[in-house]
Amino acid sequence: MTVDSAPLPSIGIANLPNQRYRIVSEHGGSFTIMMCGESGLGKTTFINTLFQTSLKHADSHGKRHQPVKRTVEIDILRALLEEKNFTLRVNVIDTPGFGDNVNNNKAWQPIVDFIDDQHDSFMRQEQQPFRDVKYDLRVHAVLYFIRPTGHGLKPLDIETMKRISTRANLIPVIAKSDTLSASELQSFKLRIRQVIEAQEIRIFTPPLNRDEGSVLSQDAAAMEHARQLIESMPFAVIGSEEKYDNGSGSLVAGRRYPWGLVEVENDLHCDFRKLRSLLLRTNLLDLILTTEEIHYETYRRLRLEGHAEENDPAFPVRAPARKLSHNPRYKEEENSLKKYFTDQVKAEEQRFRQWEQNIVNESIRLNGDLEDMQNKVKKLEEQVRKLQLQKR
Ligand SMILES: Nc1nc2c(ncn2[C@@H]2O[C@H](COP(=O)(O)OP(=O)(O)O)[C@@H](O)[C@H]2O)c(=O)[nH]1
Ligand SMILES: [Mg+2]
Repeated sequence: MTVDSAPLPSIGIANLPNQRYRIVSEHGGSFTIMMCGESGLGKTTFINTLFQTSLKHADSHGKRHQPVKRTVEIDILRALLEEKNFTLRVNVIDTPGFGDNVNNNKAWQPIVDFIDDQHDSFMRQEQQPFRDVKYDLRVHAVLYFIRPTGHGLKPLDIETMKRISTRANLIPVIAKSDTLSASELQSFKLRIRQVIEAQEIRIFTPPLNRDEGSVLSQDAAAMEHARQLIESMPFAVIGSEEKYDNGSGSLVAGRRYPWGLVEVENDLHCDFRKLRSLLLRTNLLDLILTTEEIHYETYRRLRLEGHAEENDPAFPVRAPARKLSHNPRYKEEENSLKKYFTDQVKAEEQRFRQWEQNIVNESIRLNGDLEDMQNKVKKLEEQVRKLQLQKR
């Protein structure tokens, strides 16, 4: 993949500390992103843009990939992300988009069903005797494309985002942000953030506290980077499959207007690079782990508790407050394991003491017996001597 030219701390997958690196490889090294939002907002174009800058098609053998066709139904694309010696399988779920129908009631259903179905399929495979998971398309990140109206969010956006956010990591983005002026964009972002907060929609935010696994010297830089990502949310994106001369001799992806060129990979023009970094570099692992530990676990628990119906009021539920490194459930499990081992050791010690005591008791008893025997022998010897004396 192309490496961002800005001085980013080396926090790509290949630089993960061993322990975390292993987690990614053990998870099968597969990452799934889903595109979602009304049709015509540039979802398919965005994928093609991301592919050209970051991904190598799984079957292209270095050839430039074929642009993705306009979507008619849910479309699954596979690609390989390569960094140093590390290869990650990337799946992109492109959805046709909704909002086209006169009646948009429950337009989110196919999206939500897809996410649930992947959790369900994974759960079933895990329940097999050999727990051999062959097919894992659990969605690690959902990019929700918001129409760049400059006004606010539609009720359909709010309803859909709410439902996605209880099931997967939701990342709202402002589509076609080149159609808004810089100041329009800023106030639009602010308005969306307010609605998201007021409606209590849970969006994915990069954790600010890196856990013990990260290399200390990179902490400050990584934290600053995370802070910048959070500040820019919802990310303003621009997609383009065309390249233009940027005026200094290089061909860059962008959109040309009579008044000038808008560049996809220019931080002054949009947040494309920030989003790419979050998705494929800095927060890739956070996305994978939260999907596993929060979203999948929540799904599994609800299913096991018998919340089978989509309309069950308990389903979906809001994910518990999350801190990746201090996941309460993880902590709980760790504590109960510790307690289990302590109890085991205690019980074992107790058993040993008892055994020791038994031996002591036994030896006392044996010694007592021995004494009795010796006394008896003495008595018998006495009797023998007396009898012998009488015989004489
Ligand atoms: N202005 C602008 N147009 C875009 C952008 N991304 C895509 N488009 C155009 O929007 C139209 C719909 O794009 P498409 O990717 O098919 O949208 P989808 O239905 O969400 O997959 C196409 O004509 C694209 O060229 C963008 O960032 N800015
Ligand atoms: Mg499309």
